[in-house]
Amino acid sequence: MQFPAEPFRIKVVEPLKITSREEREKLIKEAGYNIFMIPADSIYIDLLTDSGTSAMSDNQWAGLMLGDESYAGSKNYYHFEETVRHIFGFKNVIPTHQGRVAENLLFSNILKEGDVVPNNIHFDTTRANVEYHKAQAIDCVIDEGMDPQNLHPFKGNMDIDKLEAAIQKYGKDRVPIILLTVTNNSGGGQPVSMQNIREVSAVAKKHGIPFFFDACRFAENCYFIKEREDGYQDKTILEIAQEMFSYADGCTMSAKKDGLVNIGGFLAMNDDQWAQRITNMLILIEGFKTYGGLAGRDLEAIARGLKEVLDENYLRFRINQTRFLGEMLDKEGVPIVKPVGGHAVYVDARRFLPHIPPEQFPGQALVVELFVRAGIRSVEIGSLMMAKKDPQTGKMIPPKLELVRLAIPRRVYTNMHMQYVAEAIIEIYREREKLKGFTIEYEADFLRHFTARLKPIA
Ligand code: P71
Repeated sequence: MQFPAEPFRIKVVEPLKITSREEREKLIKEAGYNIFMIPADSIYIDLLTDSGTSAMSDNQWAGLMLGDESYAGSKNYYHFEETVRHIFGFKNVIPTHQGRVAENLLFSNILKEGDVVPNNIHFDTTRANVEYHKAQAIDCVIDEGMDPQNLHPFKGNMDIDKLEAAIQKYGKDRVPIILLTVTNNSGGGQPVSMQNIREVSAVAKKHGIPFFFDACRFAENCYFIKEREDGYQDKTILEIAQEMFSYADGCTMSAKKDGLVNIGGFLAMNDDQWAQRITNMLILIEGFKTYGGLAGRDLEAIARGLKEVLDENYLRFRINQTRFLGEMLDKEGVPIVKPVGGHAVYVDARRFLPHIPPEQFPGQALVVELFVRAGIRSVEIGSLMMAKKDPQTGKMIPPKLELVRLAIPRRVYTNMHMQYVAEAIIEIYREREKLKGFTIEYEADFLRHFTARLKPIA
């Protein structure tokens, strides 16, 4: 079988608008060739992010009706707390309205100026939250994790020597926490092995440094461990998750990914003192400790989503749907990051469009063409999003990779949608010499990709 069939059937449908090429040309021109500026209801297939875009199950929707909206002590909070404790094993469970608030609360309470935080690769919001506290975010992923062609099965692994070197260099008193992102989003949604998790945990223990997961896509990581690591084939996803978290002291979580909900997150940790300080701050900025910026019904949906995401039939479909999209592209020679990660396929725009230099944004050229030709929204992760400026000359320093991410929302699109996406990209690949680059007409001082206006080069 080419595709694993969907392990769900469709009960409610959301019609998609089909626009004409002329309409899309007009829309993208008006949007300044910036895909963030396109109204979502003009998009046929939206692969901008897998975050907050999941379809909830009938069981989760039913749970919403059982929302207890009491200010304090909602019954949904207790269900949520019990579920998180069961899977993650941490004693204190603090709800937040999304992942970055969990990061902000944690770092506000533990980081001081000059501190250093190692991670495999920090996700953008994590890095921004570390740097906001005047600390330094250090990426210690293995070298294989930075090479789009390397087929290492656990490209999200932390390089233990790099981690040790960072602790040696700055001294353990300046390293208040070690993080590990599962799966490693910024490295292509690549998993971390249980062996590596044990090694990171041992280093953390040896130096007396707390060790936390950035757990957004923990279930997808567990599925890769079951599939690829010796000794885990006969374990359930729940058992693998419980073992994984047993090596750590806590986690931050955006439930918008593997929580299978549209909004929500949490912080969980064993340390009572940290939890108390963070809870006090939560009450200041998010709300009382039994809702943390969410409604009771949202907590119920997360509790139910966290159980559903452990279902192996669901995960097999999820991981293989992403993989098969990648394989359809790979078979036709389209350059992608390999092996395919858990939540997204990343097209290597530098090799796709070698005639467009980084200064003319090859990734954005592909993003625009994919929308104009097929109504598909993807996102550039290259010179537009990630470039730095030389402080002396003001010239752009392009990042190492020019990528286009096709992130797949959970339980939303069918395999036929994936085939449509693959065919559109393959068609563009066959006519790739025709694509032209872009120049910037307007850019903000930071995070320019969200609001930039571009102009095609004639
Ligand atoms: C993704 C996102 C969502 C996103 C966030 C910011 C800009 C563009 C897109 C969010 C993550 C993540 C990891 C590993 C923490 C967060 C923040 N990812 N860690 O990939 O991937 O969670 O959005 O709930 O605040 O599109 P949050």
